[in-house]
Amino acid sequence: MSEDKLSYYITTPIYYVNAKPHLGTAYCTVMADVQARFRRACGMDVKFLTGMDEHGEKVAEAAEKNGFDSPQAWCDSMEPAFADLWKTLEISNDDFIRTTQPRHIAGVQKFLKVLLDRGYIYKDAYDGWYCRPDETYFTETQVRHHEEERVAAGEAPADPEHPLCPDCDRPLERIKEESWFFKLSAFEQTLLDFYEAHPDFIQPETRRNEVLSFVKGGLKDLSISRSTFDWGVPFPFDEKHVAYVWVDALINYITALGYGSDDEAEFDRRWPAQVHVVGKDIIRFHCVIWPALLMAAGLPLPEKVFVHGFLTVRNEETGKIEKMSKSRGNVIAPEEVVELLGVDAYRYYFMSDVVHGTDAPISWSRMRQVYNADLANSWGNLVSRALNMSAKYFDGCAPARPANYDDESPLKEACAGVYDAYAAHMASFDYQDGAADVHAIVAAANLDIENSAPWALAKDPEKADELAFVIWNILEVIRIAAELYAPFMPEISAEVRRRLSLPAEPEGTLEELCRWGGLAGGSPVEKGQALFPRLVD
Ligand code: ME8
Repeated sequence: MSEDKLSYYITTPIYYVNAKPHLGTAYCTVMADVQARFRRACGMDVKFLTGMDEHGEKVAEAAEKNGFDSPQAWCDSMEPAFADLWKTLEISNDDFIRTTQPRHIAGVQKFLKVLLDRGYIYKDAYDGWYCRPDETYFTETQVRHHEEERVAAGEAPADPEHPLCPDCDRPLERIKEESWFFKLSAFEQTLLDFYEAHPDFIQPETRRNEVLSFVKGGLKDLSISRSTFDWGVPFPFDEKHVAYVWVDALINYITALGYGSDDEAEFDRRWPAQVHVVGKDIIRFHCVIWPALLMAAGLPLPEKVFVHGFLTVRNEETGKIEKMSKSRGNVIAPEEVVELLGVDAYRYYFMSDVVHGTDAPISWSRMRQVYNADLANSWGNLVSRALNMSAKYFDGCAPARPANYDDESPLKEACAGVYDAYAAHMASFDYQDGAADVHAIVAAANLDIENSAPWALAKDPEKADELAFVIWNILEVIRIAAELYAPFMPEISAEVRRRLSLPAEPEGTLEELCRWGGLAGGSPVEKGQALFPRLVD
């Protein structure tokens, strides 16, 4: 931690413990990891948070169903599934919050007290619709509207006792109980004013429009407590009630910074967060309810919510494209993809080939195609050819930086401006174009090998300087590309640095490292094994 560095606080959703993480959960976590690594490389003081959402009726039920003595024991048994996968996938989170930790419970209780003191919560009777799988409440109007739409689309009317959930189409239940309510309705105009004043708050733009029309449709007060089960954070002023799981979960973003503890220094320094990365399924919670809760508590709002789409798969029986989800039972285990591609190529595929704002179909054939084209044939091939030639022509070493290294050359030109373009793309989560920026310099270096034919220069002793200039230029591109690819493929970049005898930890900011001329050369290079052995069908 350094006081003079700019703080960058980035979060993922905290995932439900009831099922192991799958490609979808990993997709979001890797996306946040790439951003965290990019920001660290830019010299920022990053805090990257992920964690587990452990409360709620469903968790208590799952514990019992799975024969655990307590919901806590069930949650503890699930923790390694997350921790191990994040380790495998090279997730560089700085903290891992669990909503059953005392630090979190203390913070939620403080938050609820603040809401009470500021007059934004009240007790009343709740009578309405509840989606148990989604743990979401719906108003009569929302439910009626959804039913009308379904029937108009030719679907059979639902059982009136159990109309279908507007989000997931599973049967709803009627719930009648005493509950604490949050005055969400009081924030309708304040939220609209906020979105207006902060046009970048919700990204991408399509998601922002979705939120605007939802809020303009009117906000109802929200039930925020349950009294029919006890697996949750007790209300400090009404112990019969536990916090509604979403209100409990959202507060993790501040409890992880010490909100509600004896020392709130980190909270004061890092809040508001720079970005919450979430999937489109939880957009209302993050873009409507969470901002309103923060406003009610008198706290500043996060700078941005970046909303990504779903990874989808085709249902073999119906032929329909569906969201990959635990409850639909159509998930692919990340380990299967890692087995095919390796970790870094796994990360590269999902981050560079999927447009992050929209839904994306997953296909094994596309994974192979991207791997072979971008990694085996392009990046891997460049590294292997260049290191091989360097070792062969320069006695196992890289040529020393030539005196005329700064002369105009096709590769120097290809690298001019690459950092600026890449940084702008990466900062806006446009990883596809960020990766394409790097791919372009790699392709230029591969082309340059063909054009300058070092093997021919090597035959002519009078062309020794020219050969050194050509090989140094190519190695310089490799050095820069390794730094730019590092947020996507940290292990491979570390390996490339090692093979070039560069320091294991890059010295300087990414911008500095991308300046032409950084490679001193003269040190041993190691050809090594193929970084990305070609995949055959
Ligand atoms: O909603 N494609 O947890 P969750 C892409 N505990 N991303 C997907 C996905 C898919 N098919 N399926 C899931 C919860 N995700 C709450 C969050 S936060 C205060 C509380 C990702 O385990 C996506 O990011 O259901 C989605 O928003 C998240 O997993 C939901 O995870």
